[in-house]
Amino acid sequence: MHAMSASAPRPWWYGVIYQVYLRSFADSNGDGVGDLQGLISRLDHLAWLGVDGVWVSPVMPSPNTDWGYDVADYCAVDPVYGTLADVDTLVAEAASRGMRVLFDLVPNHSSEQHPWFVASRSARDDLKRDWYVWRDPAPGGGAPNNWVSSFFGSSWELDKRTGQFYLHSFLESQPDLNWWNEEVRVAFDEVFRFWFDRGIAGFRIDVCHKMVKDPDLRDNPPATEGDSFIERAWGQREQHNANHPQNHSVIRRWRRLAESYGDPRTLVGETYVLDLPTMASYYGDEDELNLAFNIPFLYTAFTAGAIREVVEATLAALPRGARPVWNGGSHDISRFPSRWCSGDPRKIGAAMMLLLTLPGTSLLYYGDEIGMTDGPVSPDQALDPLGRRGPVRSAGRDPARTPMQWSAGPGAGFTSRGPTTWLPCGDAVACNVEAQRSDAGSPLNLCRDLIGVRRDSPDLLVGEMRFVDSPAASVLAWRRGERTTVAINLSDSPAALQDVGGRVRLGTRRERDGEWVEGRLELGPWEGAVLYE
Ligand code: TEU
Repeated sequence: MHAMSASAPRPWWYGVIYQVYLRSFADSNGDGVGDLQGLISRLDHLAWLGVDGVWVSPVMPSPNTDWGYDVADYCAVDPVYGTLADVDTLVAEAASRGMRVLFDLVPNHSSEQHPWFVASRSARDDLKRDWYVWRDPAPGGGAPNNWVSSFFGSSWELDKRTGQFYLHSFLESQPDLNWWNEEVRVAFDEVFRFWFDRGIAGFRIDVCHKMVKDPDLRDNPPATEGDSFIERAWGQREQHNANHPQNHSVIRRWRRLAESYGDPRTLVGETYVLDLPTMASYYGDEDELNLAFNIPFLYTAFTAGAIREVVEATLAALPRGARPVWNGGSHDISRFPSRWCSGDPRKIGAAMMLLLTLPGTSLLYYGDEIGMTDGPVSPDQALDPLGRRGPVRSAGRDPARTPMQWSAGPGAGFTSRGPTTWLPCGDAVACNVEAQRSDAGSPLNLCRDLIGVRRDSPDLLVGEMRFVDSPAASVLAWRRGERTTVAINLSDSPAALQDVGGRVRLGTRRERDGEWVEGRLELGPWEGAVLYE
């Protein structure tokens, strides 16, 4: 991690980005589904929290076989969420509160209902045939190669009418676009411009490491011991269907486009790779992504040793000047207050402190600020295709997608409709924004104060990071910049950090704020502190 001078102007995306899963954030019209007007009505909460940017999950028209990640029109808004005019209002209202809006773009695949695919599958000689990946059956009539879908089974679906298979890295209702085709690249340039011209500050780009496939469609080799746990689950290494060098050319092209705007737009990539050097390669030579998701961090165990290892490996892998990304959750994985913390408020505070004081951009998922845990979705209620189609029926990713808990009332303050929401609400009596606002010791106030401290501290924003060895193995401690130390005790027993001094700027136990420490910092179980010398 390289220091940036404290006074240098910093891009807005060095701050905190907050992911809004739109269907579940705020419902303005009582249909049980979140929408743009709902989000607009809650911008004051996000401004109060102190976030710099809001990433909104896909708003484009979608038949929702994968909840918006199957896009039927890249330049429109699904009526269930609102209108283009609502987007303009969102951008303006966010800007008036000092916040940017990022949208979610899904270029690897469209919906089978997108007019491009409808044309493409209509005939072998259709002008759009080559916009998707079509191949003849293998000798014997089977799939053209052995690639498996991330959502179970073969990546190939036979189109009986035209007698060829098309590729789908996810559901068969999500055909992969052919990124070798220049017309596809041009079409996406136009999509970017359409939204950039409306004031969208950038994109979170879905599976941006997968778009360009091996042109010869070679079989993937079997997974072996050294491969990631996902590849071992799939039974094959993603050698020919991911991370093709041409992905970098596509991203470089987008970066040039993003920077052609006076107010350069930001590219955040969902680099869903478990190998950190591969992830790091997507920053390019400051000419690809501005920010790349750190999936290995997301999967780390919540122990001092494991966290130190992944953070050090991340910093070592990144090219000079690249800004790391830290997040504890998303709409694809169990929420960190459940996954890392089993709902324990002490652990939730410790995790929040970690996420907001590591060197880089922090990404919060809606509900993180109140320590919201996974919602009560049973396997038979699941709407996520991953839950419905797996070998064993499960709730899939839905527990991480339940409505935001704004208040204790019916419908959790998410909707005026009462308890009928598209997914069931969690325990909003035990955990909600309204109650936590007036509780000085709440996760919400800790989260807001951490964001505030971070914003006002050049050390925390851009200072170099160096781990401090601690005799207590459970204490994870590090220096940031000139005068800041962060120490977190990740264990059920008290522990101490030696040779440290300064004032507690912020403690996860708020009664310690302002305490003077000399030589030895005692920490209770799962307690953390930010110290200024
Ligand atoms: O996720 C990509 C991705 O790799 C995940 O689907 C991953 O394989 C899965 O979560 C493992 O459990 C993106 C989106 O974030 C996700 O919501 C979509 O379903 C997917 O792309 C397809 O568009």
